[in-house]
Amino acid sequence: MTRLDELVSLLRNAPDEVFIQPHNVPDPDAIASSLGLQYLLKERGVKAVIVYENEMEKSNSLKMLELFGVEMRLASDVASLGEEDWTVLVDVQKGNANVTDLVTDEVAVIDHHEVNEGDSGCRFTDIRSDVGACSSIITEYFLENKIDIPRNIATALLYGIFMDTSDLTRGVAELDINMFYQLYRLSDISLITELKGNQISKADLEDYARAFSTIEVYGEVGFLYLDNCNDSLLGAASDIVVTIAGVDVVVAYSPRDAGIKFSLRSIISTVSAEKMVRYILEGRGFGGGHHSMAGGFLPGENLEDGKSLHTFIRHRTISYMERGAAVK
Ligand SMILES: [Mn+2]
Repeated sequence: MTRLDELVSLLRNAPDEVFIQPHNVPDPDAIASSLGLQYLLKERGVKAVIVYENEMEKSNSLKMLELFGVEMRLASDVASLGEEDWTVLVDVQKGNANVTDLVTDEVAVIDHHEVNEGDSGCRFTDIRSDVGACSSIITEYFLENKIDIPRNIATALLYGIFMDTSDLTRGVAELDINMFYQLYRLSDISLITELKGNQISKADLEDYARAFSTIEVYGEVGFLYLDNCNDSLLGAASDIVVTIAGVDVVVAYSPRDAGIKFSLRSIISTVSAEKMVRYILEGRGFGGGHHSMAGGFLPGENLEDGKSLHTFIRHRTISYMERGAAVK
């Protein structure tokens, strides 16, 4: 019995509708994984609707919907969403900061992020934290079950792997390489080129330009503050800052209505972005991710009045770096 068999036999008992929910503000890996899973379930006779929360922000995500014919609906637009419905979470786990807990029952999860502590209560779990892209896991479902991958889905999954592994240079596992190889033969590379040409909008570029003028570098750490930007831009900006010569670790942060959003990167083995974000936010907020990339959130009510946020973040970061050096 394959993992897909198990998932399908579970979902066949759904009392009402079945939904697939990726993390909020879905990125290419989340979109491709949702699309692939929806097709796999359909092949096995289970109809599933993809729902998500928060508007898509980046132009390449929007372009994917158009190029690959992805039908995703904002949860708020799905009137039939109810307690009797079952949801499969994709590219995210229950309880993460970046996923809205809908009224549906989350019965299954397929993800590649660090395992969330605490019982998710899911009846089907496939979480592989060492894998670089959720798209690789979904591709394996196709191969394991000898289901042909349609060209548009293969191309979307390939793009998901490209994006989440930063062109196979970040957090890559053997599965990512093997699935990449399988998908490459089936994909339409001209569409990947088209997506690469739609990665940012002009408005994004203006935000970047303003943000990049604030970069501060202390030793090997780059700090970036974006006063007005969307979530995906924060991560994309961190990816650019870490390419600066001499910068190996990036701490980027940006205010939101409810607090401060963080995006961290590390390209050195001695510093884990995930451990670092947990250290910075210890006792005040929450964070998680991988060795090379992590995110976090500091709720506004936990900010100390009168104390500079910028000083706090620099202080905690440098203290972590020094502590790490002492441990080494
Ligand atoms: Mn992902």
